[in-house]
Amino acid sequence: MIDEIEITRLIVKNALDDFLDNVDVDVAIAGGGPSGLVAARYLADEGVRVVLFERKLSIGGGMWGGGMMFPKIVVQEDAVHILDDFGIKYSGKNGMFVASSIESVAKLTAKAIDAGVTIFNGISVEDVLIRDSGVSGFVINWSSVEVAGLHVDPLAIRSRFCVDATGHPTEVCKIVQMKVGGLNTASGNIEGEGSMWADKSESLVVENTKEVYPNLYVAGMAANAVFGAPRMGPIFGGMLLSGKRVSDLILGKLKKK
Ligand code: 48F
Repeated sequence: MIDEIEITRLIVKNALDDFLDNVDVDVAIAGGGPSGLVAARYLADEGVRVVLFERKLSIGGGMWGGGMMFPKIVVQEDAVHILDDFGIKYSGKNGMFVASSIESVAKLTAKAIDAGVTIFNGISVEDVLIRDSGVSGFVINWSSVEVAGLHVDPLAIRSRFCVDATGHPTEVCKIVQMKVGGLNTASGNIEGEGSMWADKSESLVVENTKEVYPNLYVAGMAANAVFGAPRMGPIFGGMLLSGKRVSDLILGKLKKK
């Protein structure tokens, strides 16, 4: 006998248990695009407690669409070891490789979950928790509340480090700029992304992956948008390497503490 009430109990209890297990973590990531997923997996591999919040129902951000909805991504030689690490197939020559955007999202997501990352979809980061020491968590709400424009107060989760991996809109940094100020950029504000220049952008995105305010890091396209570098289009090596770099930087900090 299938009892609908038992289904309700199982869903609500298990979802709430997961939620309560993740209100006080080591690292909280805003955005489940390629950079956020890669960062989450490599941190979790080292036993770090990681939670990732994604606004949409689907994880993967701008990766699904490949280039102009042709479902392929290009990855340069430097980042191919990350495709290998996630078991993503590719083909190519002369240092430029092509993979399926769909396989890429599926495997990035699966490996992050297998490593122990908890992913909450349909939840948006709408503010940060701020202390004298810096950013100390995220303020979150259902994306459906945001979309409906309902006046519903959010809840907060605490984390030792936060990552803005929200892509082009740099949503977490925008909030910090507006409400707190003093980002670690040339002007102290978000510099804004430039027009497409893939070669320059791909190396800058790794360089720009860093702490932008105490305990808040930027990764992926958000890093280039915050520090004023160009966009790159559907070449994804930089996104993968940026995710790896932010995990290395945070692991270094966690080991020092
Ligand atoms: O945009 P996105 O894929 O970020 P990324 O990891 O990768 C960028 C590439 O996809 C592409 C590119 C590479 O050539 O330029 O654009 O830097 O993923 C960002 C994710 O963050 C979610 C959003 O729905 C998307 O899935 N997101 C954005 N704002 C919020 C958020 C928020 N406030 N809270 C939670 N999730």
